[in-house]
Amino acid sequence: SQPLRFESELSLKRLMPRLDAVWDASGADESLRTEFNLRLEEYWYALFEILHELYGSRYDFFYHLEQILTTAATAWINRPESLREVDRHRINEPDWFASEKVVGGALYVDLFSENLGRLRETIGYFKELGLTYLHLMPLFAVRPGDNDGGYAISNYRSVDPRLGTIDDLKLLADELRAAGITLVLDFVFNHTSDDHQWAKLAQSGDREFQQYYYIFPDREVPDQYEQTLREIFPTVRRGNFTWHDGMQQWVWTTFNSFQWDLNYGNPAVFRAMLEEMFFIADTGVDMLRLDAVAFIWKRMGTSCENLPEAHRMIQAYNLLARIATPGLLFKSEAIVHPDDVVKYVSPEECQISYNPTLMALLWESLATRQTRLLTRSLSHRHKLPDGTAWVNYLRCHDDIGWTFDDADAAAIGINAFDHRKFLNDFYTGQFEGSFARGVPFQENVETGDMRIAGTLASLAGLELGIEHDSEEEKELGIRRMLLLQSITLSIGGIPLIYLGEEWGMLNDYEFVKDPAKAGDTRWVHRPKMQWEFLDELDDNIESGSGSIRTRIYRSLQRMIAVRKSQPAFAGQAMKLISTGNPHIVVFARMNAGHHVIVAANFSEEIQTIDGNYLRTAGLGRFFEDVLTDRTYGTSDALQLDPYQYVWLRRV
Ligand code: OTU
Repeated sequence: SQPLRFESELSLKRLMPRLDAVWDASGADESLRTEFNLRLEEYWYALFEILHELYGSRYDFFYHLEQILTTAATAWINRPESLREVDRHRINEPDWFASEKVVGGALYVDLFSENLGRLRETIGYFKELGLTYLHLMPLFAVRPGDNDGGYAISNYRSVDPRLGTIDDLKLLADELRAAGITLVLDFVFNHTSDDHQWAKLAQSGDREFQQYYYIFPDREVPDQYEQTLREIFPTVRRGNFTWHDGMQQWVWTTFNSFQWDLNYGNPAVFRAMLEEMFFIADTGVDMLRLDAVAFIWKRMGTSCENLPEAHRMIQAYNLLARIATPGLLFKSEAIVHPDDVVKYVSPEECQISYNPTLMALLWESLATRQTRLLTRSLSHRHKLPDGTAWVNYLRCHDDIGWTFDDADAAAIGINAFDHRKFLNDFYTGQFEGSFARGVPFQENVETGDMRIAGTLASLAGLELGIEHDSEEEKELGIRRMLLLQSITLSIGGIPLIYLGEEWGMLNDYEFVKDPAKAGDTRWVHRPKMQWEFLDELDDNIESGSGSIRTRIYRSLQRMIAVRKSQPAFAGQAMKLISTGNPHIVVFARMNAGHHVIVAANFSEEIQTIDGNYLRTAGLGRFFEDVLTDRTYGTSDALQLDPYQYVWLRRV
């Protein structure tokens, strides 16, 4: 609006002398100031509009505005020149991550390689596998005892001493960059640990820091909020608030009781976390995974999830990144209803996002041997705005929740409530004939809700096959794993491998022996890397002497290499091809004149596709499977073996 534009210009005019003072005191190069000011001018109005909307009614708004701007200028001044170079490059190539060459992996530093120093020595391993993007699970200082796998951070500016130091992290980031691998770290900004400095000050009675969190003297307000809140970790504690004995007050804790939700209604929190964000970015991070984005804003009478203000806040952080750390990207971690997931995805908010619906529906298709719900959902949910990408994954460090849309299910005659119950039964192995060995996570006896923990291999049937010592079941398990990988590697977006998958690692039930882990079944799918697996790699697969693990590793490695050789796999464009067969999924990928058709059989029966479908889909008379180099003709029906997948290209 016109008046707001005037206010914004006037505010900037008033703020400029203060910013200039920051520049003058820094002794930084004039050219840096020019670059910064150009970006500031470009994004200032959009930023002002949001901050005004969120915090404009505060008596001290202008003070916070000034703090936020000087924080941004200081970040650019202190940014290492090597990262500024990356920034300049990415300003000119903002959608670099859409390339078919981008393939991600995620790991826990301690479980994969003990510490950051040792991790540096495994860069060669990532390159061998074909990874170009590495997400390290949270590695900052944490509270003693249970720390939710690093998600209870007590200091964003120091690394957990068991893993190394900030300098180790910077060194790793440099070497990864030199190896062509981008670094992804979490920005855990919904909550801090209960022993973070701010929380400790709050506990000591400091009013300023009590306002960093949601703290209440009695149940009155918490009870009002509770009426419309979900419970995310119901087996940890009922409700969303935790009584703090020392303070004699209630604290908002959406997740574990030791994770205190930050109060972003307070602009001091917005600014303080901005500083932490820039600090993390400057260690050499390319993308920040925004943890638990759905929960960052609360309003009485709502679910306090996915509120418009949560989006506005992320947009403000995005604008500040454009101004001060322009190479930095955001990845959304919103594991919520599919309609809500996409709302976080745009160049102005999060450029990339986990694709939890695809993840859940791939598992759904595997259980039902039917691709109807998957294709129904893909038909209207795969498309994203230009300049953004899905992150397609099968497993991560978290549980699987059945986040599909009830209406999508109803449209094909599926009752969503019953279906989720079936899927939970199936993946916990309760359902007769199930091949899965999953473990319940956060079962809520009141609502019947449950999520599933388990590794890719254990959920896909390999564990059961090994237990039964059945070659046939093992074979099917391996095929199921590779089938799922063939989709995430080809459907459009960044494939993300949760390391361990490449070896078909099984559930690790030992976690119950560690009191800090025993209460959280997600540890079942967080096994320790076993480097001795690599010794088997020289075994010959063809001769039959290769181990199961070698076969899984080599197959995935090859699939990654082939993906990276196919320009058709860049970008998001994907067209479903309907064949009338409910057990298979077929889709075309196209980009810049390149064309690949993917077909996958989700059943253990042979399925056929009439050649006409493939011919009219653009394969012409003869085509090849780029994975096996086998050639076919469209005059015949294409036969797909149990769980077979093909990536077809015209010859
Ligand atoms: C995230 O997940 C992390 O991925 C988890 O590992 C953490 O425990 C949690 O936040 C707290 O930091 O509830 O079961 O999107 O599904 O944000 C996983 C909603 C979680 C949640 C998600 C959260």
